[in-house]
Amino acid sequence: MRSAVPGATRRTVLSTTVAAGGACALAPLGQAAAAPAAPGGPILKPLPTARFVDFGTNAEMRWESVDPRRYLTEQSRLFVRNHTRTPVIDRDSYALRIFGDGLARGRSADAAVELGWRELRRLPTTQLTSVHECTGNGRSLFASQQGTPASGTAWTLGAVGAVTWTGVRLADVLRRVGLDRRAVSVQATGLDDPYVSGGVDYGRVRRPFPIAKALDDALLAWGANGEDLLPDHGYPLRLVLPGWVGIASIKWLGSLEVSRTELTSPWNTKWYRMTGGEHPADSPPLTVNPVRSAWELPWGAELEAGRRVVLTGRSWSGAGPVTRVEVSTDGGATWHPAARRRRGGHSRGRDAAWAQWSYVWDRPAVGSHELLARATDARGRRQPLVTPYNDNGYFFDAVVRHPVTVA
Ligand SMILES: Nc1nc2c(c(=O)[nH]1)N[C@H]1C(S)=C(S)[C@@H](COP(=O)(O)O)O[C@H]1N2
Ligand SMILES: [Mo]
Repeated sequence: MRSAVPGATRRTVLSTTVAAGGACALAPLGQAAAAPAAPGGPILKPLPTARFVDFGTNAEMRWESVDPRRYLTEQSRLFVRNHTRTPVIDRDSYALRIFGDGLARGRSADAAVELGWRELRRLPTTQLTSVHECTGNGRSLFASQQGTPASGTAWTLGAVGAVTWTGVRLADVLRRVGLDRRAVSVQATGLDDPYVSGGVDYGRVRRPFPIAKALDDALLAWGANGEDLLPDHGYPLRLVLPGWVGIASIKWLGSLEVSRTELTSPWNTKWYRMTGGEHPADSPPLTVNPVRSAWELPWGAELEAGRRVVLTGRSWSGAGPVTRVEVSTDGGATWHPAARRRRGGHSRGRDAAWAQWSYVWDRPAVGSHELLARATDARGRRQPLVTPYNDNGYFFDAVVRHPVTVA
């Protein structure tokens, strides 16, 4: 069962009559309960087996179910990653709480600014398309391709999607609330159940991020691909940190703490940083996602011999557009450019999400083969042949050897 959010006793509203950039008057609205959430299920949306691999609290999109003609990933097809389960939150009693000593008029958690659904909707709306991806995407390949199993959900490559988010820029919200120049850190906390693992209660899912990201392209999103968010994807409001590890995009956003000192949580100290393998003990929290590629094919797909086989796939990077995709059908001995399809990443600036590509495999020989796709991004990062091991199986970005049979 869920309980009310502690400390949420006072409700204030942002005046939207104040010009953007200026601090505004905060008018108390009296008492209101914050965001009571009914118990939900691990995942509430349907997970047809043709589209998803069901891991219980997590669900992976099957790449072979991806429609090559569609650029965006519909919410009904998007992977889900829950630490506990999807809460059902009532939008009308929902409020986002903002507090901390990094606000111009420092506020304790008990005196948080509260922004209800209607106040949020009155703020300037913006849209942004980004690749949304779990840090552990590709994790099972540490075992299957490199022989070094890593712990965590055994995703193949389907913990990813491209979404056009609708919402309000976090920068706009923070400027209206009023930011102290000394603010350095923002911590987002979800309204889902506290996360308990190995008998330890780690509290609500939360992760801090630098003020620079907050003021750059962070979004408070209520919409995905023109629809309201589904409960599984954060209804009524989630944070989106474009290009960053999925954990940074806190769902069911309950509060934002803005601080003049670095904030921490287990989600940036214990998890979602590199541990084990050759990684130093003080590896920083993970931020920007790496470069990856996937074929829109079943694992072990059967292809017809003696024909021109048109194969499709996608490549993406957390750091910006993909500039180059190469394909190998001989285990990496020779590489051939893939053809870019429709809207790629080149000209779409920061809105560029993934690149769609195709490759014509002319009359492949009968037998077993591996298909390799290797992408390079605008920062010159190219997928390696091997990903250095880490205990939690994050950032598997090596070129994947996708098995197919030609018969
Ligand atoms: N409140 C909350 N936010 C969360 C999570 C969560 O369990 N609770 N999971 C995170 C992780 S690890 C990922 S990969 C993304 C998944 O978002 P999605 O389920 O909408 O695809 O949400 C992130 N935000
Ligand atoms: Mo994730």
